[in-house]
Amino acid sequence: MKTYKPQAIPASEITPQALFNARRKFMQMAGGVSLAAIWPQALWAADKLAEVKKSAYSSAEELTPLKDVSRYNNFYEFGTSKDEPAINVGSLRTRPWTVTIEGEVKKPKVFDIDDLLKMAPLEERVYRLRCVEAWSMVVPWVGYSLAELIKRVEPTGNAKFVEFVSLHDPEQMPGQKAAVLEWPYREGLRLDEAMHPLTLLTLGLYGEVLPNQNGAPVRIVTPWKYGFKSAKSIVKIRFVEQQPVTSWMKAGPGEYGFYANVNPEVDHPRWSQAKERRIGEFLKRKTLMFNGYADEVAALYTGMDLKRNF
Ligand SMILES: Nc1nc2c(c(=O)[nH]1)N[C@H]1C(S)=C(S)[C@@H](COP(=O)(O)O)O[C@H]1N2
Ligand SMILES: [Mo]
Repeated sequence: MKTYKPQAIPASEITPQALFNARRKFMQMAGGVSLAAIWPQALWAADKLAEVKKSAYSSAEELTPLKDVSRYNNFYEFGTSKDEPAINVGSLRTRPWTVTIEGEVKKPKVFDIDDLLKMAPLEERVYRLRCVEAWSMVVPWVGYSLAELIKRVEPTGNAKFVEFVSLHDPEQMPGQKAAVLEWPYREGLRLDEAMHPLTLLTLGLYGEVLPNQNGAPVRIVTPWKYGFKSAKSIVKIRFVEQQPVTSWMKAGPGEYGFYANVNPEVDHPRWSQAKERRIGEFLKRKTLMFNGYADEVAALYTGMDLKRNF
């Protein structure tokens, strides 16, 4: 992973929210959905999500502005610098889209994305996202607990881990033409981590469907772990007996572990994890154990050596 370099957002740029509003107005004036096709994809978030209720799991911290959430991204399928995903995501087609559930489940199933949007009540969850590069954001995600999906497919007794697989299509994801990671992007969780109510099957942010650069149409968010655990644009969830080998473990086994819990006491071999820079702030803050979610998740790791299981 590239070392963190602060990158200013050029003041000349229009905020995405302004562009969304402009697009809406444009569509109202033009009076037709068909015209949406000629509006550059990267610049619009389509639908407002209806009936999103606020979740008690939300942090009360100040939100990171949408322009930062949608312009400062890690999504290597669209380039390795922070600004590239927002520029390049126009080639991602998020419809039709299915998520295949397979492996150790009694009810394997292929879910259509539009059914996933309706499967359980949508909640707004304001979570801190802490990247291993030592920056963080506060994002109002929209989705529901991944457990909602897991209970519907009924894992067998052999299911010990869950693997998430992102889309693999170099035509839509030009960054996959470079071998910066092994494609498709793969991540994983232990089954009890995946079942934890904080683990969010994420379909939107800021009240709208996910911008492509944030992992449309569906991603995972696991707020007590480093950001890279949160696989974007997922097409498959596999229930398995053995611990999956993730893309980042293959890229740097000594640097990126399977657990990847946010832990200020366990440094990355090349830099400290003790502090972080909240995007938009100048002074660094102290990183909190489990990214501040220790009360909720510490019990998952009772008796485990977190230095060894990094
Ligand atoms: N498929 C895929 N998922 C991914 C990544 C990626 O490169 N590809 N980057 C990860 C990293 S390192 C981080 S910090 C978060 C960033 O999410 P955001 O851009 O929505 O803030 O996405 C994660 N999920
Ligand atoms: Mo990250």
